[in-house]
Amino acid sequence: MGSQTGSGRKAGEKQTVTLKRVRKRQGGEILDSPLLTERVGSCVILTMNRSDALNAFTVDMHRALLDALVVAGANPEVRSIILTGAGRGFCAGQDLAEASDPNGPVGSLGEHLEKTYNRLVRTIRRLPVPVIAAVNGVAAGAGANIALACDIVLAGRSAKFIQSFSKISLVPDSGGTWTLPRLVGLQRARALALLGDTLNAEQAQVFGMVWQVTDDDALRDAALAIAERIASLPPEGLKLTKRALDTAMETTFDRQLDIERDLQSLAGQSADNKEAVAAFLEKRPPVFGTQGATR
Ligand code: LHQ
Repeated sequence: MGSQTGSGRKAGEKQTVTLKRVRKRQGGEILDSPLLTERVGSCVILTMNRSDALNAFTVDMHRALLDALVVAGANPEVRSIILTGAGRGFCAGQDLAEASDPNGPVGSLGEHLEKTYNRLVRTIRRLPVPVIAAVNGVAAGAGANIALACDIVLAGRSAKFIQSFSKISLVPDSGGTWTLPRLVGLQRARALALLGDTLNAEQAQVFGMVWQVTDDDALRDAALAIAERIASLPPEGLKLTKRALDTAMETTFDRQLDIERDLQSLAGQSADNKEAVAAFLEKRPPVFGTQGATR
């Protein structure tokens, strides 16, 4: 018997795709939602959907994305989330037209960051399931750093990563000043942040920002293949591994050994761990429970 996905489906089995294209009515005009939500098996695909502006973030898109992440993260049947962009870009960061509108919703940048980008990246890090960024085209400013906040980053060959903040006299945000040096090293992070140079997909992979580069038209399938692999693994261990790797970047070696001990103690109590070890010893495939990680 093959391994089971979180929804009880055999790995590799054809999955049904449902696309929920939410449309909202505003002043008599029907507008596309700034976010498309799609469910493929146990994976939720969230597509930022402002392709005319390279999916730059408005307050509306922030609200929609944050809500969708929270809902997906609370659903035990959801085992992974893919974040991607509609059209030729992943995300061009803050919508600069909205941010510079004196009557717009942005106001003070500090307050705006706290209410939107900081909540978003904190949510991504705290979700119990892996978030996969499928970077299709340009990821600039906050768009780049949101991708880098995800657990696994895939890039289509057209992907570009730009810390574009310095060009508009801003500071890298969305966790970029924390994440980037840890991924690429301080010296490269300094040059990227100060100069705002564009890294293509292959360069970003060499720099350690990207797990896998694919042809653009293979990106979605590559992300779904990873989602399917995640679905075939027991969820509790993945949730605890995500937590362990997050604390590893903030703590000392000694403290991290304590954290590993405590998390391993939790992991070792799970039915999935007992089943996986028994299956290994009995030389048979494991059969995991259908429930997701505890939330
Ligand atoms: C855009 C944008 C955009 C609006 C392309 N806004 N329309 C946080 C707190 C609050 C405030 C400030 O910021 C932050 C965090 C940040 O994210 S700061 C960084 C903000 N982002 C940028 O500075 C990037 C600005 N965009 C660009 O430099 C270029 O568009 C890139 C390099 C991303 C792509 O260049 P191209 O491929 O040549 O495309 P394009 O420039 O022609 O853009 C296509 C369209 O998208 C165009 O509209 P149009 O109507 O002329 O076709 C752009 O105006 C629009 N667009 N980025 N951030």
